[in-house]
Amino acid sequence: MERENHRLVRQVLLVVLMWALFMPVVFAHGEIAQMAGIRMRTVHWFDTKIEPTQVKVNDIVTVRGKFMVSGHWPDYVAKPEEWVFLNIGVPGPVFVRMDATVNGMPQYQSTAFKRGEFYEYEVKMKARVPGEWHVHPLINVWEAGPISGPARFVQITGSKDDFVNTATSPRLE
Ligand SMILES: [Cu+2]
Repeated sequence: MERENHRLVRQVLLVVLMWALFMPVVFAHGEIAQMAGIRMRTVHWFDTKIEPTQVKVNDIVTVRGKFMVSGHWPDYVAKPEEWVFLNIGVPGPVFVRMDATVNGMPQYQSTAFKRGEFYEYEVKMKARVPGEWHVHPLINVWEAGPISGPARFVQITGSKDDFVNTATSPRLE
């Protein structure tokens, strides 16, 4: 029990330290609100690049980076080999998702990520609604919820009325 307490104190100190170190990057919400076990033992995000951070309506913002799926995934969290979906965490439909790849393969649908493996991803989005939005890569895990990565604020200027979506989808007949 006492050992567990020490572990908890250490984890809390680590979180406080990380908070202080990454303050300018993750100054917001979401990632910090997650349980320590989810944040530290599920998906390890790195080399995250969200750019450009100043765009106009209709410009493309690319979110790319790498993640490792932890080999120490907690038993109480649904497994990433079931149903997962690489997504982008933004406050509402302020972007339109144009393209997404994982390890160079198209990723439009749910997939499976294996524990202990590294993945490289890229998501392209078209700016839709003016404002300053906190943009995270995230992975939705079926029955576990979203696991978010580091974020950047992206500022979209211009008018929402100028937004055009030229994407078409095949008709299902
Ligand atoms: Cu955020």
